[in-house]
Amino acid sequence: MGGSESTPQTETARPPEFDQPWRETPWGNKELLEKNLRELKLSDSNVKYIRILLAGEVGAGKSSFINSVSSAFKRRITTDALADNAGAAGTSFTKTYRTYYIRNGESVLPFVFNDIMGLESDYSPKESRGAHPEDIPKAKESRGAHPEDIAKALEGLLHEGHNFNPIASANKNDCKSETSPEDLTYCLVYVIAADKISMMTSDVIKKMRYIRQKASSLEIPQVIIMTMVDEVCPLVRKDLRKIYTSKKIKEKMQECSNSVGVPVSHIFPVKNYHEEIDTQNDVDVLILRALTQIVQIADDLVNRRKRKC
Ligand SMILES: Nc1nc2c(ncn2[C@@H]2O[C@H](COP(=O)(O)OP(=O)(O)OP(=O)(O)O)[C@@H](O)[C@H]2O)c(=O)[nH]1
Ligand SMILES: [Mg+2]
Repeated sequence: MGGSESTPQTETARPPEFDQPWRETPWGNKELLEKNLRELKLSDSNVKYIRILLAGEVGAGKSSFINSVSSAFKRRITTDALADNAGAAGTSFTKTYRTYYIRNGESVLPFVFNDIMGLESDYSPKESRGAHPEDIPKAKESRGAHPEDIAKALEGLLHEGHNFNPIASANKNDCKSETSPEDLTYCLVYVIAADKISMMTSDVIKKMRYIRQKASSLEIPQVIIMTMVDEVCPLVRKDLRKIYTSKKIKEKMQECSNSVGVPVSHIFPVKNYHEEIDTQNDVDVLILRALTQIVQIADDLVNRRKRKC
């Protein structure tokens, strides 16, 4: 045996980068991205703002994404949506249904975010990690946001400040009897941590697929924000501009797409602010670019609903 065929492929043989980025990113155009979002006009003037609902596993970076958007607009780090090193505790830090507005001077921008309790496996990680689903002992208790509550949030039925109860979904008396166009969700965003996607339990994937079916039946568009890109790719940790040349990032995006069923064209990798004390151009550009896509996709639904009326 000899020659190069028997040699394990090295980093040199398989470079971790594509020659060219496979998606264009306006790194030098942050001001324009921001201006377009600040001046955004929705397709239906009767809709004051579009509601963007964030769902995903505990500790995936949902609250941090809202904070990162807010920081990009305020040009300083803000922590309105409290974030926590939730992974360590294993249970969701966010426990109530809350709306976050982004201020534009005296007014607010025409999009709002809802932060909800994280999805969790009904089995302890120890019980489910690496095990075949049929070998996992029967659930002892429900954990994380109840998928039915997320379905209700999609329809705009949850009251502000609703406390999530993993065991029981909000009953009829706890829900709104009438909804306004602003209560409805116009885009469902799954927040998925790039470094955890391979470890997502079948139980959480099942919950996500249930929510996805509900959103599809309501014609609500869905996208994925893939966080923690700095945790999976050293190239990207060093230089965020390598995000679309990194093979690792593309591989993780494909993995997200396969697990949840959202096409890669609707997946946006970002790095959230998590340890910085000042905002940075490249972090802002990725966040604002992802937000632009979300808002455009959501506005298409505003337009479709308007034409139906
Ligand atoms: N390195 C890195 N850390 C991140 C990123 N996004 C979030 N974090 C950190 O991950 C931890 C969890 O983030 P949160 O925003 O609280 O996550 P969450 O999805 O809101 O979690 P729950 O509310 O508990 O469901 C925090 O310590 C964040 O600082 C990221 O893009 N990169
Ligand atoms: Mg949170």
